[in-house]
Amino acid sequence: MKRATLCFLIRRGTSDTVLLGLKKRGFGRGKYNGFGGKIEPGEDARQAAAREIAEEAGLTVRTEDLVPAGQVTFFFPASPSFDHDVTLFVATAWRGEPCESEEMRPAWFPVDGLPFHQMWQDDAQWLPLVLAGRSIEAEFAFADDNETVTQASVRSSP
Ligand code: 6U4
Repeated sequence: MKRATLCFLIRRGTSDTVLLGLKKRGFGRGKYNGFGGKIEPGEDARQAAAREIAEEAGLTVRTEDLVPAGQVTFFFPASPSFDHDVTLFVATAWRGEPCESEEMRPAWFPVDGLPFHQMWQDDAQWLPLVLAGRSIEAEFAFADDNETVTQASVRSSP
């Protein structure tokens, strides 16, 4: 099981917005998602998340500004090598302006106007909870197309 991170940068305002990145290559290509990736040997989840945010969006986030938002496990029975155990974070403080990388094209979205038609199918079931400040424990399994959710379990706490 791969261990990975996913982080959502939230800009508070009269209406909150969240920074997502359009994945340009690799796993999840063509989908908007938070910033993150594999936890490398010797890193903890916070360090991995801060590194991925720098690499993928060109932003500097202090590890202490990454607020834990729970854990999601994704099972792909048709391709078990895709299975991911993902540690979630949100952050409202960072330095710099988002810039496009080889991997991601960043864009801001209203938290009540997320591009679900261009995201992983599971996101609609848990991302609004995380963006509302809740912490979640969730599991999803996918059909043979590695896209369609066949089983879902989401528990959330304040
Ligand atoms: P690196 O080189 O580490 O950036 P990358 O190609 O980005 O590799 P990986 O496996 O490290 O891929 O990270 C995949 C990212 O996709 C992680 O942030 C977790 C996330 N992810 C995987 N399945 C997901 C799903 N069903 N829904 C979702 N995010 C998912 O919202």
